Amino acid sequence: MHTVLGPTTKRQVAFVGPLGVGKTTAVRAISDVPVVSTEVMRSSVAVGPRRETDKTTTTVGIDYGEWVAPDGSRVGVLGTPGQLRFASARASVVARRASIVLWGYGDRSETVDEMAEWLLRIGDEHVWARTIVALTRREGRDGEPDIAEYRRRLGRFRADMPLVEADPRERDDVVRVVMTALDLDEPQRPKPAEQPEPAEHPEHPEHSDQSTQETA
Ligand SMILES: Nc1nc2c(ncn2[C@@H]2O[C@H](COP(=O)(O)OP(=O)(O)OP(=O)(O)O)[C@@H](O)[C@H]2O)c(=O)[nH]1
Ligand SMILES: [Mg+2]
Repeated sequence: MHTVLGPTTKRQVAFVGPLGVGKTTAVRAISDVPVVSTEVMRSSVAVGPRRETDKTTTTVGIDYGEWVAPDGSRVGVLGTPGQLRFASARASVVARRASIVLWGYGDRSETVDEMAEWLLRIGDEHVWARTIVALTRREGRDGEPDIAEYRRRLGRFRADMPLVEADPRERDDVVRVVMTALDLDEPQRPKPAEQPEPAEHPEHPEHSDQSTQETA
């Protein structure tokens, strides 16, 4: 029998992105516990044209799963609705300190614009600092869009925003995505050496150790 002491999940990763891209699929692929889902039949909520998938359900609240990381810690994995009208469910997740995975359709060039729209929708640079972009459906694409095109566009939001290719149906892929997203959560993440320091921040406080002290 397992006894759980203290908070069960200290860290959380939230999946956001367009309708049908694979957020619920990814939560189910990685979760080590039965996923609590908020899916309904699509016919019971008008969702407009289907996008390249014949799935019949859509998320209207939050999907909740848990993943046990290699160090034994439990990570909460949250799937949000892709439909824009359920913005409040998404906002409640983004407002937490969760790391965010923005999933996108990797097989069409509109996604480059769509990812930019989603980044604006979910917040500002504080949110983008804990966001990575994951592209699905790279296996069947027709040669474009080039990954470099995404990189160029995302670079306007944050120079080193991680961009990965992943199939939400594959647990190993989702684990890699979640670990990449959790890496962003480190309070003292070192800056890549090649990133020039922006000129408008000429000085750092002497005590550059900015470790969080909230548990003092
Ligand atoms: N071939 C292929 N299918 C994929 C890939 N990623 C996702 N899918 C399929 O796309 C569908 C995604 O469905 P969901 O996981 O319910 O999508 P969602 O993002 O939760 O959608 P909403 O809750 O409606 O916003 C599933 O049928 C997946 O099997 C991929 O990389 N390749
Ligand atoms: Mg869903």
